[in-house]
Amino acid sequence: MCGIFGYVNFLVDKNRGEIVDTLIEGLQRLEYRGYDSAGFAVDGKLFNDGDNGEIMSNIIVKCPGKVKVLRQKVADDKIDRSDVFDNHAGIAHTRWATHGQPKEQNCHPHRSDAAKGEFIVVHNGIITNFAALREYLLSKGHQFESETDTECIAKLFKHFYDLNLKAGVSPDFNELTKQVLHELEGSYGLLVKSFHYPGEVCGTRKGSPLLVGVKTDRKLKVDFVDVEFENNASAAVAQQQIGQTLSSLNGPNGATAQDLGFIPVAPGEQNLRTSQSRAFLSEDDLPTPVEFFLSSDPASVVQHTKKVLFLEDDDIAHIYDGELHIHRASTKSAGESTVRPIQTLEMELNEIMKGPFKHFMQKEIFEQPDSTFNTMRGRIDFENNTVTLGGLKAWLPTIRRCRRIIMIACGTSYHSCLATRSIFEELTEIPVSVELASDFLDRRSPVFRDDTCVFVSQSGETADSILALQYCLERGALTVGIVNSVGSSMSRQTHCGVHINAGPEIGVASTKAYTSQYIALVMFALSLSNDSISRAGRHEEIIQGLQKIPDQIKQVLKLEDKIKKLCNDDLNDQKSLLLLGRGYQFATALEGALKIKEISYMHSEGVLAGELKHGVLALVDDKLPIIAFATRDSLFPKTMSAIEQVTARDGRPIVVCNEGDAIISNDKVHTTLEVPQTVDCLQGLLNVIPVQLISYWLAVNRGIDVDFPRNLAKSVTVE
Ligand code: G6Q
Ligand code: GLU
Repeated sequence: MCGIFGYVNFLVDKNRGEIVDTLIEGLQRLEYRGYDSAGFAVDGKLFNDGDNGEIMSNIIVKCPGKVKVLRQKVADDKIDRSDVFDNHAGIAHTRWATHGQPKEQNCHPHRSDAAKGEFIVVHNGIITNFAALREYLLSKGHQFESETDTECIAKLFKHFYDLNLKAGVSPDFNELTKQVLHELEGSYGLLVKSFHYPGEVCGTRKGSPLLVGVKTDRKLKVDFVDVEFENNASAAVAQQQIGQTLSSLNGPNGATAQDLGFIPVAPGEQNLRTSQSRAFLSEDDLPTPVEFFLSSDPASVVQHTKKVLFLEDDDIAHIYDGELHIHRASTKSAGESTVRPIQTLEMELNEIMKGPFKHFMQKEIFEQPDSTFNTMRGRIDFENNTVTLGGLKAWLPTIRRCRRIIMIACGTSYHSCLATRSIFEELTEIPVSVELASDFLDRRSPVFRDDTCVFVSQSGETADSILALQYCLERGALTVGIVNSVGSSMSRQTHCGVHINAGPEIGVASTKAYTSQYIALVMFALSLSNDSISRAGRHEEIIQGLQKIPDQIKQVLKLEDKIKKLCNDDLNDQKSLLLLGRGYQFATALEGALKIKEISYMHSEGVLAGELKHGVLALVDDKLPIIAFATRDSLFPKTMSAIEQVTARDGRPIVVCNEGDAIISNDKVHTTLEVPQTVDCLQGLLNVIPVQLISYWLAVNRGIDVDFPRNLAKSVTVE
């Protein structure tokens, strides 16, 4: 997981220094995803290798720590910036370790061999069968330099390349990549370069995002790239050859029948590059200058180009001679798309920068008046009290007939499901269950064809949620995605869905995505029930309530100074904190507790106020800080009784209540944080803001790197 960045220039002169700068800058734009190490590989100098003739050496620079440490290392190592390349492929990586500590030897890129570095790879994800592959490769004489799962990929490239040569075949880069992928189990976003294929790169993905940005002055002929499927005739030749080739290879240094699934590349697939990509065909048949940016995230590409192509699982993007070719690692199945569109990204670079704020998290908290508005923009008609969700419209009749709705998510996204479950049930009268993706999978929970499974995810790449999605798809359920990242795996794999349009969320702690998910889910519930006359009044009340939310959030944000002081004076030295809520506010309590622990590292717990007397009350004394949510809804009297239970034990809670609510007596409570009143089912949108701010200021006071809390990553692409 974390970040991959690649840069290929063709007929655009760049010196090594410029190439390194582009790679490092690309990595910097990926930093927000959270990572522990960084590194890159570029070409070095030509040298005479005897066997291979003139070949290119590699320069690999990598180190644990931040990208700025890598930049310093480039300066310290005095990397020669001057050589100019008119065609070059560079690859770079930010790592979040899964196999082996974050130390230099484990940082990416990894190479196939220490002697010449014939193949160099960067990888996001996990190779689950790496132990068997490693053992096999060790038995074939390969020597490993790291503890990573990734290194076996680099070794496999060389191993298969050599086997092909022994079989008398000089494989095309993409054919070789297919052979390697055939052996890999697990998830990957992968870039590979090699001096055997100068100026070329192969990029591929399975369960990890990867896209290609294209920058050229020329207008592309068509805005898609054809997928080049396996040539059946040559595949048949390859099959025919296997027997002969393997038997002829048996011997001490040759391949044996135990050489994994190795099948030499068929002669037709050798370096005979006749096909041309339609998108890159030039009018005059002359090659045109072009640059390609490969990345796990559009955020690192937008500054260069807005033209991007999102790869699908099993796609192999092969870039050479200024063209992008898409091949498939698997055979074509019926109905599979034969093209990949080149899309234009709407995202502006300033959308992903901090602006006047000290941290992305603070910026994102303060963006909520806009982000919540954007979620509703063009979808709610406040005059006629109607909601139209384009991505769901055609599916609503089917969803209305479903037996039950299962909401599935992780972390904050799970809390937005909890927060809206009750309004879903009230409006739709369909039973709704809310599931943590990991637990749902652990239980192998029964799912049926007449279930609707709603997946909520900011990134759209969370491995647990994606696996749960695949599980539900396999069982024939209808799947709906509520996703922020356009083009993410989840938004592409679900049948239908809603993009929450909150804009890129960079801080690891999710804030604006929560409020936008919340609103998207409420809009979903409203659309499902918009044919019900008996609920028209409730609809109107909610829609009118939604219209006011952005302004009301602005009001709540004015509490920042009071909250800052509260954190400074009273909460900073505390070790633990309880948050109490019930009904709609239970989700707010859980979400507040998650924010506080992940950002400020203070232990905090969200407790259902009704459960207080069943155990948690034992913790209450005059010292334990407590935040209680006591805004006006039907459960208000019950929440008040929980507050009484606390004050009777000398507890002095901080109470989030509605503006000017006199019932909350000031001498018994520590302080009040007053928020405007809205419709009961929307109140959580306002109540969560003070706790987002509390977590932020607690973390800042403690000197914590708010946007990169320890041990956490923005996009959790491992199970
Ligand atoms: C919270 C975190 C985290 C996040 C989950 C799910 O502050 O960001 O809890 O919500 O990791 O992520 P997705 O919403 O991207 O699936
Ligand atoms: N599994 C690989 C490693 O531990 C890649 C981790 C990542 O996604 O950054 O090195």
